[in-house]
Amino acid sequence: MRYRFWVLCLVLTVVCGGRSFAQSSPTRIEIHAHRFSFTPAEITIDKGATVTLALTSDDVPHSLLIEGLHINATITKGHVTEVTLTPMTDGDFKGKCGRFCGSGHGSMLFMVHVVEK
Ligand SMILES: [Cu+2]
Repeated sequence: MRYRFWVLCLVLTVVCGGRSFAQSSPTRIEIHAHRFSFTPAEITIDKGATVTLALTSDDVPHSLLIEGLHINATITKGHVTEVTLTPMTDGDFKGKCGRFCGSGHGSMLFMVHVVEK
């Protein structure tokens, strides 16, 4: 009888442990860079949440530079650059393309809103 109790505890630990692991996998947000904008150009994430940005270019090389979140990622066509972050400070964080990509390069802006849950 006592043996069955411990087997049940072990099974529950494995099942519940696996479930909590699945729930903690980061949210993935796909972001496309192209002359001369990001799509989407604005995202909102919860403070303390772990998020993976999946970055790709539709044309020439770009980058995503967000100094306030310590992000500086090169973005190229045919390749997905993943950046995982867990912002612990709420606020608005301005980003931009950090790699000259043509006449509209200066208008390639990005915004991350980090909000309290
Ligand atoms: Cu650019």
